[in-house]
Amino acid sequence: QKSYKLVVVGGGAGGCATAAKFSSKLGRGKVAVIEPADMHYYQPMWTLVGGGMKTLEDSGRPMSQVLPSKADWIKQRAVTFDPHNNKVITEEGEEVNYEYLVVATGLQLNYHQIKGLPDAFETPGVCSNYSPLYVNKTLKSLENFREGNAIFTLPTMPIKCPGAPQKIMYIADEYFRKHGKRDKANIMYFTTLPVLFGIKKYADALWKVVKERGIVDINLRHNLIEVKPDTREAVFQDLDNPTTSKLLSAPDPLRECAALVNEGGFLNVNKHTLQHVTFPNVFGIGDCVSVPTAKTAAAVAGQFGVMRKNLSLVMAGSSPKHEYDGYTSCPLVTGYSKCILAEFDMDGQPLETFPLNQAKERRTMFHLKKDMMPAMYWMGMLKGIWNGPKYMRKIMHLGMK
Ligand code: FAD
Ligand code: UQ1
Repeated sequence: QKSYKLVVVGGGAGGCATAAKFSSKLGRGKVAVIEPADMHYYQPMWTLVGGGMKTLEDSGRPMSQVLPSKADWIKQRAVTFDPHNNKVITEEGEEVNYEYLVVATGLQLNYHQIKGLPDAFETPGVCSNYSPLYVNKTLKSLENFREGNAIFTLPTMPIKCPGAPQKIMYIADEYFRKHGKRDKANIMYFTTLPVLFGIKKYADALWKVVKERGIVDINLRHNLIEVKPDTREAVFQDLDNPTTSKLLSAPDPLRECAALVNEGGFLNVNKHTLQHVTFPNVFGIGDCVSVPTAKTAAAVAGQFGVMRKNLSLVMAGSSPKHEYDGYTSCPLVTGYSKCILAEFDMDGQPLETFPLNQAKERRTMFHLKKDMMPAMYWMGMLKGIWNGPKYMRKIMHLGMK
């Protein structure tokens, strides 16, 4: 049996930031991170990996290098959460006791929810930007494409980075143009959503983009249910007959702990304070929490600024007083040099950092996404010193409405 002041489950974006901050504050031996993976991936780069602008290697670092040295790394999967007894049990049956717990497990990919997957990933032309196992196949598929339908899909919500499925579509459009085969491609988009993007300001801008690029085959409220590699067919369901399958969900060990999750299977936290609704010594951050905002690394940064302060208050015997506004951002890459930087809050209102119209496609925003964000992630976010652009926004908007 091991005991820690703070146990963090998951060493991704949110878990790593949390462990860095609190191991530095509390000192050696006080914080443990339960995380089974050898590699830590900066997943926002996978859109660019799919388009050949970065490599998978660029997006990953060994977990041993990113987890803080002052925290103990328990390199195992957490399999049982026991919040009534303040412990987490690992796959090797180790019991890890905590005074405080931060759950940061991210999401689990349930490709098997689509008939024919994941096996069809082993066949030509089927790829996904959402997994390090398949993201390298995207560029290969673009290279090998000769003619016919190029199909892009967005599954049932929630997913992380809901803009990602169409970003790669715009990249593919430009790739096909550059390689003289755009006229051979029928680009098709199938989304389960009733809109092109959840926030009207950016959806309007994206409708212009698809029109300009000649992407006419946009199918709303359609869900991919089967891939048939033998005949190279994709089967869709019209969502007016709803389905319950979820391509992405919280990881099973968390979903199975009824005391911790809401009806959707996400860690049930107060959406403003990020404290668990029934266990005051449990907090959550990132994709696995119930907060109703788009799941992104940018949201994790905003949540981190709030969660770390509230957890410190609770550790000091006080109660949470800082509130997360739902800030999230989706850099909508629309090709090899342009990006619409969507930023919005929990109510779906734009919450933009820069004092200019961010719904416009811009080269500067593309460079922010491709060349600046990775460094900000590795050197700021994972060290626990990036709390999102809130103060930057306030300074940029000084004297403005
Ligand atoms: P993760 O970073 O996913 O980390 C979760 C960690 O928990 C993992 O290391 C995992 O191994 C571990 N874990 C899981 N289960 C267990 C268990 N049982 N026990 C112990 N550990 C466990 N965000 C943006 O802000 N901008 C973007 O442009 C953007 N683009 C994206 C494009 C793609 C293709 C993808 C896939 C994501 C994108 N995102 C983007 C989203 C962003 O990557 C995630 O929102 C972010 O990584 C979430 O952080 P997290 O800490 O919640 O989870
Ligand atoms: C951000 O904070 C963040 O998390 C580290 C991202 O993930 C990669 C982003 O894509 C964006 C856009 C932000 C927000 C940062 C600024 C400067 C607007």
